[in-house]
Amino acid sequence: MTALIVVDLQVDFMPTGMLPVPEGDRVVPLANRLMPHYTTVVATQDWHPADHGSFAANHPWRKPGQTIDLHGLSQVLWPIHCVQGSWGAEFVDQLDTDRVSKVFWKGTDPTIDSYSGFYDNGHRKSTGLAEWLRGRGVTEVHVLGLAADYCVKYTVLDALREGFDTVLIEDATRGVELAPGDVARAIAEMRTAGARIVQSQDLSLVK
Ligand code: VGL
Ligand code: ZN
Repeated sequence: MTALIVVDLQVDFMPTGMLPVPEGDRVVPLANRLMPHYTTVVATQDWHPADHGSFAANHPWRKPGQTIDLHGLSQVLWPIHCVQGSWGAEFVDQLDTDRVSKVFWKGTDPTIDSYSGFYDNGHRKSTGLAEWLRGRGVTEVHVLGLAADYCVKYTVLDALREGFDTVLIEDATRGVELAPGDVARAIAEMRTAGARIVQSQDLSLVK
């Protein structure tokens, strides 16, 4: 069984959002087109408390884009984004969310960030995604969404670690690109770790 993982298609990651991903909106129609071809679709939602340690605003004299040590882990600081219950944390309006069987929240612990849909950045706590997928007989996952160089990358790497056959749908992702080349490097890293990198038109659907 193959599942589709839709990563963080939320208002704040759209080009007009608080943590804009260039062309992030281009991914939404592709997600809508692909979802009906999978019996299992899950979505992740970045879901931070207002006091989250990844927000530059919670660290006096720090700016977005800077890196700090957050409780022993290297942490890039971000603008305030995806605050629980806020408009920016909602899935984008145009996304067909009735196709989503289950939503997994991440980044809820203020002391640690969580890029992957499976674990926090210290691999301390599971979101339950791997167990849930295995319980449904899923052995292969296809991943799309935002952002290619953060949450998509770490979701793909954790899926591989968890033993899933893992496919990145390359044209259905976009990156933040804090540094030019970050997306290309992220894709190379995913490929080296064992992910298959495909274009949506090359997928043989139905799954
Ligand atoms: C993300 C930075 C901070 C993402 C989430 O969805 O890629 N990036 N929080
Ligand atoms: Zn976040």
